[in-house]
Amino acid sequence: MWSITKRDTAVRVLLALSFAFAARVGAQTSPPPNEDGYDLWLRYRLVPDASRLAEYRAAITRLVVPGDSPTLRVISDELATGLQGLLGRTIPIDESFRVDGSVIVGTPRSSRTIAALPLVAELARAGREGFVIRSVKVAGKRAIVVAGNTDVGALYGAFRLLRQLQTNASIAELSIMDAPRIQLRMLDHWDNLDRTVERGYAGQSLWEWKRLPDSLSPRYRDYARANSSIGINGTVLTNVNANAKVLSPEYIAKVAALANVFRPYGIRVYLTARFSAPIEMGGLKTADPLDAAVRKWWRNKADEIYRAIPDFGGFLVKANSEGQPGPQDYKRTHADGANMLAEAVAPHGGIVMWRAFVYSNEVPLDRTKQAYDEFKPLDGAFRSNVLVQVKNGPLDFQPREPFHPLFGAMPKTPLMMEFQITKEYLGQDTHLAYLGPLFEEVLRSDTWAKGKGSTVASVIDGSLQHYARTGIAGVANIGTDRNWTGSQFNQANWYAYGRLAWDPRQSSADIADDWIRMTFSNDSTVVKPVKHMMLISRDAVVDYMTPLGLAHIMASNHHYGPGPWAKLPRADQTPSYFHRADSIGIGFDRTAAGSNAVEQYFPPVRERFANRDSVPDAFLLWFHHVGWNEPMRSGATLWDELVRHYYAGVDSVRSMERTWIGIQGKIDDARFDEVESFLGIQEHEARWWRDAALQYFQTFSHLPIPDRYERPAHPLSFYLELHCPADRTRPRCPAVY
Ligand code: GCW
Repeated sequence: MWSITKRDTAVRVLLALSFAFAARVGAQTSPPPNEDGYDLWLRYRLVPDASRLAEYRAAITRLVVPGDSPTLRVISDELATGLQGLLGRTIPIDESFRVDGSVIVGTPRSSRTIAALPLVAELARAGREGFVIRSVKVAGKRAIVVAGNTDVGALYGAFRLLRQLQTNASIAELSIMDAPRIQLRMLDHWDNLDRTVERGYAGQSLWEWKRLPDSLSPRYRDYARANSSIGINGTVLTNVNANAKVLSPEYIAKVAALANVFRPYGIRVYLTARFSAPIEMGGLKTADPLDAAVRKWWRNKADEIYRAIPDFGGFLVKANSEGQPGPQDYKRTHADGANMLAEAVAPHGGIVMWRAFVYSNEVPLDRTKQAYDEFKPLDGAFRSNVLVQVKNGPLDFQPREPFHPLFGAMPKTPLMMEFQITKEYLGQDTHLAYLGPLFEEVLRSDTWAKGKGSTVASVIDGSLQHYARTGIAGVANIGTDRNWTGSQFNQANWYAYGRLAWDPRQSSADIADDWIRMTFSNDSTVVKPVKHMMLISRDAVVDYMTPLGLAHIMASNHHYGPGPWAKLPRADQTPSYFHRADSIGIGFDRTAAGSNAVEQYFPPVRERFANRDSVPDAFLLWFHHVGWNEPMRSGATLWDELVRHYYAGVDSVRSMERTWIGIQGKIDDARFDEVESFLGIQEHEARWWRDAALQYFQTFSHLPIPDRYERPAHPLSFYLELHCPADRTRPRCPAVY
């Protein structure tokens, strides 16, 4: 008899062959030339749709970018390259309006034509970084104007115009006004100075510290282009588990060199500050934030940085968490620590982003309660140039978590969102998980802080509690891999993050649509299925890893495969602390009868989560310990539902594979093959997750996996013995295949 694995493989091969055959017969043209993914969503390939191409060529014949500044030069370079690629012809840079078809870009200051157009009211609404794109007549000739109040606003507009062409949209009667809803749109690198990347799955750090400042990799510019095209305006270059060395004169010069490359693209640099730097670097005996000598050391350090980088953004700090030094080492509060640094950068217009991700050295009753317990009492105690940066959920970037209860709970302190773009807990480089829906789910969650409609988005964009400063951060998934992110589809997460940072009310489905068009193809027989695949992908991961509100049952340290059985020295880092499986049931009781974490939410969210009848299935085991045989909404028992979800997760991956095979020949083979092989890995590993986790939980429930499901490939003992290769960043377990 065939084993499940062999039968699966045979089915997959047959399917692949039949789909490939269908695709070949249907398409009858050879696939487009191979690509490696380096160009991201800025591919600028010739517009394939003939009528659109004709429309674009008629509407765009000249490029007019008057004035001279580094950003204006970037605009004309990007538009010249982009239009040449998309239209398949050189668009001359000109200043006259003798013919139809000028694209006029700039600000009322850089361009007299723009100053003379009736755009004042719209531009006023666009603010410092927004833009207006309009079809207009200038001297009787048709033109497209792209105007900002600043050069950077105009640059964002230029990228927006290019997107219009890249997504095959009409440019006939253009009337677009857009402006970011959040001020600080940050990309946080967890990059170490030795070029390793914490939770980075795309090779080494981009920053070539040894070669800086004298040698500048061309990649820095492409990095800036990509970020600027999605509106990111700040980058934290270094890991929050910080190394004080980056604050040394030698490194400040290197950081300044990077800042010079990024500046024309509207991107400021920020650094992580190691709280004990005054001791480690300054030779002081203490880093006590209330000590005068310590304060002076930081002021001098800030002055020194600003001499080299006049537009330096400020500091990001992780303090008193997971062993990092901080103000509590001196019996001071987080506010004392943040305010000291804020005071040092304030004269230069800098800011401090202070993280609320605090895991102290004591084992708490419930680890998810800590941030709220420590920070809520400090509301109002921070200087005006401090933002408190809060992870999307109260635990740690799990495949699914309820929103963090701090959102809405600190009306006097600007709270920033911290998302993780790098998929530490969602299959890292290989598994396809489009995070747009995860981001959107959190942003749309209703905190009820000021009644119905108090969404997380409205907290962080400042509209709910009138924050003077607003910000959002994403932990980067970028490295030296040729495709930047370790896989083609991980690019979509960088892209979606940027787009949602610009406007957190956008739909992740629309963003996926744009990304597919710009990255792969405008052909609807590609866009539609690939979008569907992306939109089910995150739920697939939730299902085969941590369904029904389970969390943190990944193997320890690398967080890649399953490890609900793992034993660790600290209780609150042990999977069993989170899943709490026993002979009665499974799940963490966070109601009043348990840790009472529900209390941190506003009513009626609190009651909704606390009550077994109203808690969403997706968060059931996050908030409740549920008996194995208890009935669920569906009528099935908890055990049967758990089994159903684990199997559904694997099924979804298989359906993603089928969908992907269906587009063979419609995109280039190189990227097609890479994605296909990664989906193969994902299918195997989804089964590994399912079979290992369910059989482990079975040792508590003693209930069967119903006969209608395929049997696990190996017994539990096999998975318990499995040791993934030691590579901490990319562990693989070929044995499961
Ligand atoms: O998610 C956890 C990670 C750590 C990380 C920490 C944090 C930078 O496992 O690698 O450290 O969170 O966010 O500070």
